[in-house]
Amino acid sequence: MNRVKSDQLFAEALKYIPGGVNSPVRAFRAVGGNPFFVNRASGSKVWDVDGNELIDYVLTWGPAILGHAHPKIIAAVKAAAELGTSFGIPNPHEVTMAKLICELVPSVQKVRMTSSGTEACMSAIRLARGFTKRDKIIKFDGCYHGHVDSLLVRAGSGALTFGHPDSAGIPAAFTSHTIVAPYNDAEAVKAIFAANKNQIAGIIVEPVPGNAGLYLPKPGYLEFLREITAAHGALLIFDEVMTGFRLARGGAQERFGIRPDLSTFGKVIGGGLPVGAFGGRAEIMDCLAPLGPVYQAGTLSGNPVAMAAGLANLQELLDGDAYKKLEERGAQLAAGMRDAAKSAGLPIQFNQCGSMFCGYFTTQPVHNVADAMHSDRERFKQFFHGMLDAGVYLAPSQFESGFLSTAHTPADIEKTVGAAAKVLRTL
Ligand code: KE4
Repeated sequence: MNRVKSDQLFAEALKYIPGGVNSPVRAFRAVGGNPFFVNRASGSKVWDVDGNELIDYVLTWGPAILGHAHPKIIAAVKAAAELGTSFGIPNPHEVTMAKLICELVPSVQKVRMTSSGTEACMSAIRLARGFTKRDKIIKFDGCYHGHVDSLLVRAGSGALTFGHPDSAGIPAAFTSHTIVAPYNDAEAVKAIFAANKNQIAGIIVEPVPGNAGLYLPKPGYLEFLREITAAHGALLIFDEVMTGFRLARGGAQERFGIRPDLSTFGKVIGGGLPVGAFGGRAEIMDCLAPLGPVYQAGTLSGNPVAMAAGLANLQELLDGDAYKKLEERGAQLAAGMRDAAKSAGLPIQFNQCGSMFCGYFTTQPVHNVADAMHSDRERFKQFFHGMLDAGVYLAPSQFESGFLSTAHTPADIEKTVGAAAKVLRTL
């Protein structure tokens, strides 16, 4: 596939932007080769600067749940922008958005907007600590909650691992209150609470982890997290930046019937513009400035143009049969990819939950990041590039989730599965 212009742009980008990208995962370091550059997207497709058309299963990492450049989002952004791009003064869209989130997510009685998922998670952690007056936070290996210092921590082997920073530039003290446990392991969490009585401010968890590929909570696991946090006066924080308004109208918490104390959101609620949010029980949220002692702020939080884009995204999702379509497309893709793997005689664990999915090149089921690490990443790299050359853009890392939109047609999926069957036979 001709990517001359992309390569030229990448060479130029490398002079001025670290790694040539504004977010590391875009750099193709996990799959090799140069990233391509895109200047147009519509529906389920993106076009790179060399004119190659690709079926897009990354969808800007989740926001484009209606597909790219949805007419209603474009119209909403244009209309809002013509009235001013930012006020730094309360605007009506913020009230509409807050009200809609509270209506869709019963566990959220009050919500605060931010400009990214990282900000939302960072703020939720600070709020949990301020509300409980406790310092320690439990997170799970393989779960990603943005690049906030205290959460950039990977579990060592086993539970009860006190966090050691996973990035340079983070003093050990910043992660000393972060305890990392394996996901889907109830005993590990029980042991942490037993060893840290009355010290745990909360658990932050991706209810369906999508940052080590995709794996699902084992039956009863989320219920267990809900019970043990309530029993110990700790808060349960669902990081729904990826799953929110995607896995159901009310997110993973609706799909799995769990009521967390706090939730974080992003991606879908911005419709492609920079938006994050965190919300939950009013008694907790009212600890936030200007009402309470927990400070949190943002120049562009609740920005009118971003709110208009997010509201258009949500409204369109709610108006039609979007969630039925997303479930159908996810099931169609999973069935097709499993058949393709079978016909190629390759061991693939294809995990799927609604419109999120990930195929791992391993013989064993994948229930957490330790299982995911058994995947044959060399084979994934070859598969990724084979699919790219066939006109299908999958997430450029084994440890990322794929996404479907309502704009993906059955024909898109048939083409994808057909390409996979061919590429898998070459591996
Ligand atoms: P942002 O700060 O990137 O808006 O959100 C951070 C975040 C928080 N929580 C979850 C569950 C997330 O998935 C994310 C961000 N997701 C990644 C994709 N794995 C964003 C892509 C990127 O980092 O470029």
